Amino acid sequence: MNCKLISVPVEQGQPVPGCALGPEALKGAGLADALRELGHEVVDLGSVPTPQPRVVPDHPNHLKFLPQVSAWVEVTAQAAYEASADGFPIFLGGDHSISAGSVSGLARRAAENGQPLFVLWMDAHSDFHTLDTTTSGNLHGVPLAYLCGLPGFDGYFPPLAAPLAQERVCILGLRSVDKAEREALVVSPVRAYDMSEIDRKGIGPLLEAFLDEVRAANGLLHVSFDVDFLDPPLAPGVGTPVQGGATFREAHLAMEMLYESGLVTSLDVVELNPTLDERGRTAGLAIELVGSLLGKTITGKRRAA
Ligand code: B3U
Ligand code: MN
Ligand code: MN
Repeated sequence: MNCKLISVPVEQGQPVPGCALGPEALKGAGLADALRELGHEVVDLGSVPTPQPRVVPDHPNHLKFLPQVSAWVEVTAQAAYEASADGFPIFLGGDHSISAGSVSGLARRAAENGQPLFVLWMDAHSDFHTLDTTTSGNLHGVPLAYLCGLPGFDGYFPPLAAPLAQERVCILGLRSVDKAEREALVVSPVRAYDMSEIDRKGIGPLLEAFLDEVRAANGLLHVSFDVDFLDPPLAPGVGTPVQGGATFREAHLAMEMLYESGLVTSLDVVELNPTLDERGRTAGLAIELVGSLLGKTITGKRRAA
């Protein structure tokens, strides 16, 4: 695989300083070498250049850094569109607002090629607020709603070339969903699996069912990995930790299954905040998990189905 590292050092979409250092922390902790050891080519495309704020109308809701975040979404979408011509793009955040850009660029490419794009959103949060429903005003809480074409983004975020089909989206790991997000998810065909569902059914069967659908549709699969998907004691280096997250083994199993599926074509790694990390454990674990997603196994043997 030709892995392309694209850094998007944005932290204005969330409240805690330090998240913009995520890409450097991942690279400094050896992401590229870990992928090369697995036999991949790795090119570091550097950072998406810091854009000028976009000129947007005033919004009646209190939205934090809307002109800045909206500009990052626009430049990241363009970078993602270009990078997705070939190879395996890996977007290093930055907060999760960057995925409003990465995924929209990938969706544009997929639509042009006539391929259905599926998205697996691994996250404690659903990020399913619209600009009208967010009560925090933090724009890392809105990217999935934007990508799914929910109303209210027109004029404020860049126009979407191709909204995601909501039935092709699966959220895994939920344990913090606000009231308005819950109301929107209940009437949406987005599959939203919380930790209770993972406890009852197991992460393996839930993920396998989704992968079967991607395979049946001959689709592309983008994985948007918010590091707060993981349980906070394992991954303290995030700005908005929520208790009761995925375990080390659940997270690795998911990544190994994603690799074995052969369906994943791109990845985001977001919300790592190295200033909150403890001795680099969160960055180290994120790199291990990206390794598992890209072929790292213990015995090297292929598992029987
Ligand atoms: N739903 C809350 C909290 C949140 C969303 N995403 C993260 N936190 N990381 C909000 O502010 O929208
Ligand atoms: Mn998120
Ligand atoms: Mn999150």
